[in-house]
Amino acid sequence: MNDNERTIIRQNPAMHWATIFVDELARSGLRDVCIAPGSRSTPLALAFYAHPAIQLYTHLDERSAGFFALGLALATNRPSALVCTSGTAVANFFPAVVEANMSQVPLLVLTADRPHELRHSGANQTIDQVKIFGDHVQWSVDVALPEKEAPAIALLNLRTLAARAVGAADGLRKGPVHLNFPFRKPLEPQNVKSWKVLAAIITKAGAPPSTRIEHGSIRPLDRQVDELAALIGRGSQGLIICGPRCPGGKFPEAVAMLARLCGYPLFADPLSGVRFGLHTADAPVFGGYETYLRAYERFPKPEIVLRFGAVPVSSHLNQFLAHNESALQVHVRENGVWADENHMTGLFLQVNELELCLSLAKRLDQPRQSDWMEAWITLEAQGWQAVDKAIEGREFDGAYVADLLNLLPDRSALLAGNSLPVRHVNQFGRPSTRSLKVFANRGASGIDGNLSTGLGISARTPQPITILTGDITFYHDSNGLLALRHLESRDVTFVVLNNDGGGIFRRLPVAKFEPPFNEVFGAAHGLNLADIARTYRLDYRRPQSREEMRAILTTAAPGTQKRARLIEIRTDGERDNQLHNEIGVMVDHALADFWNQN
Ligand SMILES: Cc1ncc(C[n+]2csc(CCOP(=O)(O)OP(=O)(O)O)c2C)c(N)n1
Repeated sequence: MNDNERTIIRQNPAMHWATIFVDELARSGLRDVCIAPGSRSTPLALAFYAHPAIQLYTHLDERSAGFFALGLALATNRPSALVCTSGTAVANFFPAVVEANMSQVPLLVLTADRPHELRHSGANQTIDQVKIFGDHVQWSVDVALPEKEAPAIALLNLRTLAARAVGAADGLRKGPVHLNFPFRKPLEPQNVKSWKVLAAIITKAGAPPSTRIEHGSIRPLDRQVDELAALIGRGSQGLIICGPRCPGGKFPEAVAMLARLCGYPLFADPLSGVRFGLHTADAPVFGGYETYLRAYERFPKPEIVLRFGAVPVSSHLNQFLAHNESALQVHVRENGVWADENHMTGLFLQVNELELCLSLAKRLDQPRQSDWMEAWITLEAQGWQAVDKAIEGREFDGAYVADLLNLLPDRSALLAGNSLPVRHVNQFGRPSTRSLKVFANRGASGIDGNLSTGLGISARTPQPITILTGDITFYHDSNGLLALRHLESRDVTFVVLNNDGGGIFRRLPVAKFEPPFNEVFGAAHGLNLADIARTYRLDYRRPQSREEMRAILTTAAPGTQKRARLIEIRTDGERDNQLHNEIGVMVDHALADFWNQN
């Protein structure tokens, strides 16, 4: 480094700080950052902008930005970063941080702050940001203030801090990490030339990380595999349950094979990554249980339940699990996060899910046939037949979702909004060999940020994406639609089930309290979604029937759309709910023969 360079570093301490930190983030593998404009975050914004390895997405609304970043991380399974200025901007990241923590999604939250002398002083746009996210982040650091004559160790600390932040977000238990950066003015570089010099001396595109942080996987012990193999080998009646956010990679294939070898039905949540894909072709992967487990008291009890992933979306499956005191419930989860609201887990194994499946499969070399399995195969087949019959010719929200799911192209993605959409996807999403990636924010089940999460996924997924939500959920994050400007080459379809308010509340006992049900829970808003579509230049469609929606979905081939489209389906929430209940009863009747014979 020459004298001129040394002078530039001294004259630009904040910029120097931010550039080193961002360079090390990039060396540690960070590729995506979402930035919301603000003054105090200038050093970070400029450092990210100048880094050739980083893709930058500008957002105006921090709440939507947070969820967009969450979507990026969901799609890549790698951390993405968020940057904002000081003040309430930081607090607007909160919902996405909570969801990332609950769903174990890696996220780096980088907030700019005032220097210490301005904190608790009444200074403008200054709030207490230190550990603002409390226990909702895995790690939180109030970073040191940039110095003109920083000792070498302070600069080394910046680099290890970046590496450790990525490592902590992307560890065995993934999640959000918060780094709060105090910056003193001047925030911007002295001039463009000195900015360029700084970037050139610090940024080494493609350079290896100064500190590599890696982790291995937790191999199951022989004793643990022996114990499970002995239980299964005894001819026990068992179930395998894959909840949301199971591991990807080879896991779906391995767990499907394990189900076949054990002779256990595999109940695959739509968010598990196991319900859809080629591995379902020759394995007992089931998805109809939300319908037939309505009558869960009648079902034969399993002796062993092998669980993976988070708590399933299906309320009937959860009730079924809660009423199985005699079964040994084994939960396998390498990240160690508890996910059993019934507190029925008898054995929690913190080991790698794939390795456990493969080790178990080695001990069980022949697929097992049993009456137990045969009965479930019949039930699953008859359950779907009964559903088909029950929804035939009926116009209601669930039937539209069933059609949508049947028509999703192979290799496409779906973001299921919270409230009824994700429940419909659970009930009507029939296992299929199509490779469908289904996402939802089920960590905290907020109806906020759902559009932005889908758009963030789309930014890092070449496949077409469908974002299916209720009307309130759509309205709630309509600010997020602006992010479509980052996604010009992407194929995005919004499908909104518009029952003019919160349809899900009709399923609750409080629905009988009218008034005030409609005013306080249903909350009809009367918004015209066509106006929102116009604001964001969406291609707007409003089919009047299922047939018309199917025609819309089949005429535009995936990848041929120029603009994102919005398909609004107007439904009557009260009628939808009534039909939902009737279908349950119809399916029960249709399965009566099964119960009489078994
Ligand atoms: C951020 C947030 N606020 C409130 C809720 C409570 N909530 C759950 S469902 C729902 C209504 C959603 O309405 P809509 O998106 O139209 O879907 P529908 O219920 O009709 O399926 C509300 C307000 C929530 N989950 N998250």
